[in-house]
Amino acid sequence: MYPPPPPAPHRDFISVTLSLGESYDNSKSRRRRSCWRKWKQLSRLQRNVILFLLALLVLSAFLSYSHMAGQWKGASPTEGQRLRVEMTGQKPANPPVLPAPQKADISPEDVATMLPQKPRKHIRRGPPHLQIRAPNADSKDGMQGEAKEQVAAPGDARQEEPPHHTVISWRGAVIEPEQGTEHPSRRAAGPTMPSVPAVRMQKDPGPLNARQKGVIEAFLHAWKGYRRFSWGHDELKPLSRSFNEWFGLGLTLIDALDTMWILGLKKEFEEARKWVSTELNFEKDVDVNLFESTIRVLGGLLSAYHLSGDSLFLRKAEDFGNRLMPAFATPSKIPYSDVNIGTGVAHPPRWTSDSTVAEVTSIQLEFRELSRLTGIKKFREAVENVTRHIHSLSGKKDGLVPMFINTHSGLFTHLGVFTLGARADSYYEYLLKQWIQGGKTETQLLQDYLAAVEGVKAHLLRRSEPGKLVFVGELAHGRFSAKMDHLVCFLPGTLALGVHHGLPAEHMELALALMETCYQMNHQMETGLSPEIAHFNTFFQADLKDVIVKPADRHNLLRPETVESLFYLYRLTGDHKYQDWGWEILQSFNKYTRVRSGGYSSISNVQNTHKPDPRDKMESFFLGETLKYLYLLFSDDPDLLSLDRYVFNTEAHPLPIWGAA
Ligand code: DMJ
Repeated sequence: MYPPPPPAPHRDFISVTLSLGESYDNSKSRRRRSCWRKWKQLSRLQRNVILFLLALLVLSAFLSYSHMAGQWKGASPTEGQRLRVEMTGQKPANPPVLPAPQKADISPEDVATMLPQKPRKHIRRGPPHLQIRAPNADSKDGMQGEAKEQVAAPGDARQEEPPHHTVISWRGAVIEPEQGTEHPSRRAAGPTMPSVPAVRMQKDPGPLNARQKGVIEAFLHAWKGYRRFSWGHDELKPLSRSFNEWFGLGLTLIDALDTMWILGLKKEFEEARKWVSTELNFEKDVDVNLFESTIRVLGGLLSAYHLSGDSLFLRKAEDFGNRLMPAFATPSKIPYSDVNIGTGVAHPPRWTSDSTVAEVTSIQLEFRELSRLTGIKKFREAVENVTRHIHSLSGKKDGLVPMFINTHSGLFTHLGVFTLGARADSYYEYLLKQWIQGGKTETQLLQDYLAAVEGVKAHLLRRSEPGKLVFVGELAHGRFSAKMDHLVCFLPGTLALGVHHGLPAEHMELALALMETCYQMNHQMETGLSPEIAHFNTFFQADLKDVIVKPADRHNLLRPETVESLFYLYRLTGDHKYQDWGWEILQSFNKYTRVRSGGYSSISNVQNTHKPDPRDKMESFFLGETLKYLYLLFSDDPDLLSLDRYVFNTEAHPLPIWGAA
């Protein structure tokens, strides 16, 4: 007997044996049976390995096929490419081979550049058109993030940027559909503030009347002097035929941009626009006054942007706004008066750490609008901090504010002195105008304005003798002074504007009375031009006039306030006497301040017709404000910069009322 066979040795490997030695049997069933038998004879592990290898084979075959197919596709031209090659004989410079790489993150700026850009239009012949540039709509928190359109690098300034207009009508305000009004970059980042939604074509303003032509003639004469002797500089010195530099920013040119647009001076506007495009450079080591540069430069650029639709002006405004921001970096967040736009160093005046109340409260319209247009929150936040802070401060008297505020403590200083003139004036103006700008929703502004009007009525109003003119005096530590700056003559216009927007009708009575007074401040002077400061006679004396002028106050700086108010009063009452008064004043300017070789000059003595004593200086506001308001005063078209759709900043630069219909 043979011993039983030893147990099969344990195999630690797998053998897959495919027998090929069997004879060929062509029968299908036999083949199937045989394969199936073989398969069944395999262990489960062997079967799994085979299945795994087969799966691997199928997968790698599939992958190599798709790679090859991709290469074939990339290498062969598309239908369009093929057609173009056939038609032009040109091959694409760099035919795509691999799919373009995908960016992991897309920033808002990237999205902006990806959005379809508006085609750049050439400026049409004939007068261009006005439009309101509507802003972005609001996002959840009311503002966009700080994604912003790239501001042109200062070094790039030399090459002129082509105008980017979307224009509708020349002298009249035309509001454009929303979609044309945003910067692509802002649109890309999402909607922000409420827009100016209404779209209304300005009806044809018709032929100009003789008085409007008179203003255009005056403007062109002033411009002639500026262009000849001070082109690109801040102010013309018409007598010495030279210029005065204040900030070195072409102040007169920027202040006058929107006036040229409104007056229909296309050639002049285009030439000035070219200077802004190629020469205006904010990268310079220069101190600017925050208030003056905001109302003139920032306001001027924003207004030029709104009227022309040319994004060049908005880019410049954004650049400039950014450079002003260091002024707000104070312990109290009440801004310093001055800031160096090149170095970013801000500081108060040399002799004090106080700022002027009117200055820190009259930059809000401009920064709020800049914020709305760019979607950049910090502009609005900075100025609204100031408004809120001042609202909550003690030291006021029935809505009237002192003239100074300390940038460290944030408290009013020099308490007990109240005026509607220099250093406080536009605080009151901007309470009302911000309320209008924001669509009459910010009730705190309205309350402060209404309180202030009551304060004026309670403490500052008196009547003169013998003419019983109502005037606004000043209060110093309880003592009334019958002194009224010409600057206060903004008030009749502001009061009337408030009534137009629904405020108490009695404000209009005060407006009418004060308008008469301001006119008399001009009319009673020998030259027909107001002194810088008037004193009113309050005691009856037969030989005295109502208006008394002290020798130090006899100058006239070509200021706008009287004609500014005349514009509002005519626009809102329709009484032609206001136009006549304005015409009288324009003739006086022509008679006593006009310089033969070009330009107008401030004068030292409004009471001497033989020797008005020109001071050799044409302030930028003469073109920015005085002549603009005169032109608007002589227009009979209420839609020419409608007061329902625009609010003028304190330098007469119209800005849109948000959400105005
Ligand atoms: C302008 O700069 C502004 O109107 C400002 O509010 C006051 N001073 C001049 C005009 O007088």
